[in-house]
Amino acid sequence: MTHPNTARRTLIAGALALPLARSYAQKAEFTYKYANNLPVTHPMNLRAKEMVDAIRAETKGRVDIQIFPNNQLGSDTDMLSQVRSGGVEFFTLSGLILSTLVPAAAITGVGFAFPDYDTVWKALDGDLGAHVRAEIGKSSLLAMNKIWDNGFRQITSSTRPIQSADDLKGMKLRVPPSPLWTSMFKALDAAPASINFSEVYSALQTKVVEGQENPLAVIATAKLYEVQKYCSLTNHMWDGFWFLANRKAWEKLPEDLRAIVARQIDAAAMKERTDVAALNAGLQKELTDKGLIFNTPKSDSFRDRMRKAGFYAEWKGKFGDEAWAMLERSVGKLG
Ligand code: X2X
Repeated sequence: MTHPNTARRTLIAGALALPLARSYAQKAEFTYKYANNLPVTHPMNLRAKEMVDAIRAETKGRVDIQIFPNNQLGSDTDMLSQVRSGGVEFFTLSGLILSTLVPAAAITGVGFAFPDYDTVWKALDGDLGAHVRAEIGKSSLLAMNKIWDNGFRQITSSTRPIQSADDLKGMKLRVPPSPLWTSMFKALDAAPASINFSEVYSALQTKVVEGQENPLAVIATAKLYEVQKYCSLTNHMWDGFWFLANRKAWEKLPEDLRAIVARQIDAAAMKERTDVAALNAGLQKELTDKGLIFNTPKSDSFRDRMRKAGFYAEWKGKFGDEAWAMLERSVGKLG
């Protein structure tokens, strides 16, 4: 089943995108597609809309990027295939999901690693981000300089609030398709199910799963509060979206156009980071008004359980000592 609003949202997005695209279609030398999984009202899509307008203007219509939001072109798994093959030229994806192709990219999602945004941006705009981008660069994709924000993730459910790790025991919880996500919630004794974001609303609505975890900006814009009752502010992981390009399509752009596009994409990322942080900070009240019941658990019981289950040791082994040391230089000793 699809979310009843999806078709309507898709229509609205298409109708908004068409007139602009048409007015430049005659003279655009490069008509590229940018696909993503988020609703049109999320800051990622609001800033992307501004960004493609700015790119059209600055390239005098030579580069026309059309946005396909909200899983219009399929799930993350589908869109990842499309950007690899060149079916779409641009795609934003969580590093953790990208890790099915580039294993090193999951390192930014280690549970309870980042304490706050300052630490996130220092690491991601520094060594750790450069390390992940270099690994992505060894594939058929490349990543822009600035990662876009998804945010710190919180757990929602229709059945019970999560006060401590004990409450996760046996909980049927949707996680995005990614080995690290599954491993982390198995270590916490939950029953994680890998489901693409395109299916999350209906999976919650039909109670295929009890809960899911996402930043408040996603819970709000995707209206997950309509099908969830509790929201536990666990901040258990930070997540971001790499702005990916198909390498062949990127290299087809002459250097002067590439410079404009790269600069505009990174500039939009910086604005989107500010928007998402502000939104996440203010949404608790709005979501409470919509009926979500909030609680704020301490992180100790979760960290203890993960440590005892060998989560940190296992992933240190997978990422390797060097990458792990780089992460610990940013966030402090883990595990
Ligand atoms: O799939 C999710 O939960 C989302 C929207 O947060 C991501 O893209 C990772």
